[in-house]
Amino acid sequence: MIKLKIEHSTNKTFKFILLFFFISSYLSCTPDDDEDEDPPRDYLEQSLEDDQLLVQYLKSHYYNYNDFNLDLNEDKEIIIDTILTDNENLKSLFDFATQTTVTLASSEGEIIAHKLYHIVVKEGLRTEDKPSIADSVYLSYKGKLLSGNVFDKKSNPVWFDTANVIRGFRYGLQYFSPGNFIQRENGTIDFNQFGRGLIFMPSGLGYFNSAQTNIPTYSPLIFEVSVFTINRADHDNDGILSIDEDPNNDGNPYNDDTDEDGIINMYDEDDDGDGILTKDELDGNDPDNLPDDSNNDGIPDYLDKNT
Ligand SMILES: [Ca+2]
Ligand SMILES: [Ca+2]
Ligand SMILES: [Ca+2]
Ligand SMILES: [Ca+2]
Repeated sequence: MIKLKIEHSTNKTFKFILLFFFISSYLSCTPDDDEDEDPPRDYLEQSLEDDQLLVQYLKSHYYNYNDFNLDLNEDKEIIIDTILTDNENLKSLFDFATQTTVTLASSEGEIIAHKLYHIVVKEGLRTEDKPSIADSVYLSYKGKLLSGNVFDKKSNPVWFDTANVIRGFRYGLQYFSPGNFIQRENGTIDFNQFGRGLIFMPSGLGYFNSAQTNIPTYSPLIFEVSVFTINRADHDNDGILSIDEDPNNDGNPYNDDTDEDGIINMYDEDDDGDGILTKDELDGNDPDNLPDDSNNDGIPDYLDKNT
């Protein structure tokens, strides 16, 4: 049903946001939700197969890195091309790429370490303000398959909530720094010295077995991104940034549900389920910008059922 709505939507922006949102939750879909006739492939096997394809691609392609040596080339297009035998002294994408690991649990509970690659083509100015995996990012992008086919493109920047995008995008964007911006008198905003680069992801961090318009099933994806600016997100408006709603301190706010009511803390207005809203017990007793801990047990009141 959701798919039909997406395909028949005429508003492209809306369509893409919906696609991202739909896909971001596919890993937890039950088999009944699966619209494909074939059962999904094995996550681990597919992850290894995709990584081989990605490494092969990265080693056999290069980008126009010499065009980005100077600061002047703000708007220069990033061009990826094949390394041919007569230009094999070129550095490959692989030479520039940084590999990171994103660990995900499949719907069967199997833990898969997916390899994600990124290249910072231009470092943005605000290196302290890189987006977290739970922030809003103002960006432009182009999405491509390994064949080079472009499946989507936004030349004008749009806002994305990294909580609602495919994993490869969510985890890949955190390496790109936003730039400076100047608001002109007429209200337009000029951005400069913003971060630009490339993200390469296996299908397990993309759409996996769910075919999309212009994206076949099990497609590794390439995204070319420009990160203009970001907003730190507090999804439940409780006074704690979403990325900090991480009491188990593993850097991932998507696996913390203190009161075990099925709503993770970053979306839960009452994290400890004691009937008092987090915002009302966070720092109300002695406002000092530190969470209150009235029984001094090391657990702040908003996470402590007993206070
Ligand atoms: Ca919050
Ligand atoms: Ca966590
Ligand atoms: Ca909860
Ligand atoms: Ca509470």
